[in-house]
Amino acid sequence: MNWLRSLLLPAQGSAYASEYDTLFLFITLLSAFFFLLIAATAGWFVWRYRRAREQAPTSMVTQSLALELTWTLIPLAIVMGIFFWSLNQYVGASVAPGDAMEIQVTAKKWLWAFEYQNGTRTVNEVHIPVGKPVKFVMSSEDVIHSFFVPSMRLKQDVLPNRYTELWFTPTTTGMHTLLCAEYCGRSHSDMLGKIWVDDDATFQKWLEEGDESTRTMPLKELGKMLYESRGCSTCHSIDGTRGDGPSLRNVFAHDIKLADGKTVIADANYIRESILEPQAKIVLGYEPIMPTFQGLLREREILALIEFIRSLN
Ligand code: HEC
Ligand SMILES: [Cu+2]
Repeated sequence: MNWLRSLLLPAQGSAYASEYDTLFLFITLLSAFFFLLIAATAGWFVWRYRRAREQAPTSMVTQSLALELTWTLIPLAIVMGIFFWSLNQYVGASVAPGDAMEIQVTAKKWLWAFEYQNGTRTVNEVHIPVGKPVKFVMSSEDVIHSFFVPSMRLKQDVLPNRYTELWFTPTTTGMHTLLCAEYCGRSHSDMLGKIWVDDDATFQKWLEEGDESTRTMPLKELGKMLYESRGCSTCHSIDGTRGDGPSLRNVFAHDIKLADGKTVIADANYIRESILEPQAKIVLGYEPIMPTFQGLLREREILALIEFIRSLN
């Protein structure tokens, strides 16, 4: 059965996965069994009761209580069995244990923002310790998104004006892909995130100091990495083509025409303000849709983005 599981389903990253997979495969195989049974029976009837040369009179059968009971009670028993089996899993997945580590998740077009209880914030990337229950408390700033991690067997809608929850226990270290599974606009399919499951020591170190890369990488490289991982690339190109936002090529030190008729020079302060307070100055010809990155970037990361944008001239 394991070969079939690995053929049909992604790797198992959470404690739910094996229970879930067993139920999923049971339903799939059961459906396949009944499909073949019904198709074969139908085929056999077509042949058995085909038109005869001499039309024999049909016998007067009006009903069979035994037959009707059989085809009612057996399926009833099967579906009730599946119902209680999955109810049991659903209830287990609904109520998080009290000691679960809580992380706030905010979805917005088109990124995932995370906030830890100690105030650490990240975008499109979240680190969690292996073997401990984690709870995500999620809401959306705009439309409906859906938090989907196939390898953890997790999926939960993320709604504006309401909190939804999700909890699980990761079982092995490694990286898992987070997707948005509710169409939310043009860059919906770029709304990707990474869930890193770390061993305890690595996780604690990360929580305190940030990634190795954030501390040591050269600014320009770090900026390029952030440009991709923090979702800037969903709205801003670096080759001059227009997206939902202006291309970042030839912005630094150039004159920028604003929607209110003024012109500013794009120095480091302007870039910084554009990232932290995007609504303060709106570029002419664009909608004010850029989300603020206030609190989502470390000081060195903002510097790195400025350095990266400067390098695009
Ligand atoms: C949802 C789309 C979106 C995302 C994501 C986004 N931006 Fe923007 N950005 C815009 C839009 C639209 C504008 C132009 C309107 C305005 O000034 O707010 C803009 C303006 C800017 C400007 C000013 C550009 C100019 O020509 O004057 C900079 C710099 C900038 N963004 C940097 C970033 C960086 C860095 C990131 C990632 C950390 C980012 N943006 C993420 C949409 C986005
Ligand atoms: Cu989405």
